[in-house]
Parts: sequence; structure tokens; C-alpha cells
Amino acid sequence: MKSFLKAAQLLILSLFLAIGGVDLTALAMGRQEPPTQAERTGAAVASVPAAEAATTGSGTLTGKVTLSGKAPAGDKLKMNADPVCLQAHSHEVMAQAAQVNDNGALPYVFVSITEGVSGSHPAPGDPVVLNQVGCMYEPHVFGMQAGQKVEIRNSDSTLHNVNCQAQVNKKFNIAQPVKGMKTDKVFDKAEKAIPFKCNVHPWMQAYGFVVDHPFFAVTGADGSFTISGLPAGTYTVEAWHETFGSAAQKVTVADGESKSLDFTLKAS
Ligand SMILES: [Cu+2]
Repeated sequence: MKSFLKAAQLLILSLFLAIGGVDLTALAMGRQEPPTQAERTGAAVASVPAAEAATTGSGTLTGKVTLSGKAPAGDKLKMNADPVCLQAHSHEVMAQAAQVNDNGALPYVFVSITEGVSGSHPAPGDPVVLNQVGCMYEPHVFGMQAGQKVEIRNSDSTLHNVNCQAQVNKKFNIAQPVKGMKTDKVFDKAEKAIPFKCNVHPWMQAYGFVVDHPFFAVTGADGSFTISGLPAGTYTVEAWHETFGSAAQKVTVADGESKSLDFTLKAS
């Protein structure tokens, strides 16, 4: 009983202090708007720079990701089980998982800044599109900002299901039986390499990355990437590939600077 009273007293006291503190600060400043976070928490306002660090800038990172060692023989996809898929392609289709192009160039590598980005970066209004075309995901590897809408489309005259195996975000498994169907989804939290699979066509596989900022890219057919609009700073940049692993490097970019940053991943 005695400890209960003591706890109740403490609660009332802290409530009183919290309410009183806020009101007093606002009155002392002689203005209408609520106090800032720094004022509420008592942080030293003088230590905050006059202008907040810019969230975008004029630095650029360009580079190429290549594979060292012997590239594995590619796998031909067998689409015979579904004539719609088979007829959608006039040539043989190779699996993207271990596709290596001329001179070891690696496509489908997700390159992003994993450390050093500051400030908040609101999600763009335009959605990211994950399309199903010829029983393949387009794109095979993609990035989106946290909170950005993702529009999942079926462009095939066959049934697909989209089995999203997110772990940090909410997983889902939806059926899109009709050509032209669209489903919108939003991923709120940063998460790496979320697998998207179709259980009807087991070769269908995509990976989506949810990032807190816009500084990411996916390598093209020639293994190259560009990340632009970077504020001056020192960053950790990571390159991720579904089969050949990942590598990270530190880089410092100045205002207006265009820096080259290449990655080499190893064939196991
Ligand atoms: Cu499918």
C-alpha cells in the first residue's frame, strides 16, 4: 500500500512537471506555436547548425560491378508447363540469378548507401511498378523508398500469384488471375532483398529493397550504375547480388563531385 502511494505521487508529480514545463517554455518564448523537440527535451539549441544538413546535393557516384573468377553456365528456363509463358518468348530465356554479361559485367546488382545518409527523405508520389510480363518479373531487382506505393501488375493472359516473403514488412500472397490486374502495396520499413515469388511458375523470382532515402540503383546489362543528387559526405556503399554475395566500400564525395566506384564480386 505504501509503495502504491509513493508510485501514485511520483506519477502525479511527473505529470505536473511535464505539463508545467511545456506551458512555461511556450509562455517564456512569447509565441503561439508549440515548442520544438530540442526545447522540449532541453537539448542545447546553440549546438544545432543554423541550416540543417542538406538532404540532397550535387555529388554523383558512378561505377561498374564485375564478377571475378569463372562465371557459371547459365540455366535455361523451362516454361513448357504453361503455353502462355512459352509463347511469350521467341528465344530461349536464361535465368537471371547467375547471369554474367561480357567481360564479367554483372546486371541485377542492387547498389545503395547503407551508412552516412542524414535527414528525412519523403517517398516520391509516383509508384514503383512491378510487372509480370512473359511470366517474368520486370524488373527482376528493384528498389523503393519506405512509404512509396508499389503497383503490382499482371500483363499476361495467365494466372500469377505474388508471394511476397517480407520479414520486416508485412508479407502477403495475392492471386492475379486476369490480365491487366493491378494491386497496390506499400512497404513502410527499410528492408533488404525481399523475395517475390510465383508458385504457379516456380522460375519467377524478384527481389525488392525498401530504402529510407533515394540513393540507390540497380546495375544494367553492362554492370554499371549511377547514384546522383548526393550531399557532400562520407558514405558506405554496398553492392548486393542474389548469387554472388555482397561487398561494401567507403567513399567521400564533395559538392558537385562525380566519383567512380567499382565493385568486384567473386564467383564461388
Ligand atoms: Cu506466375
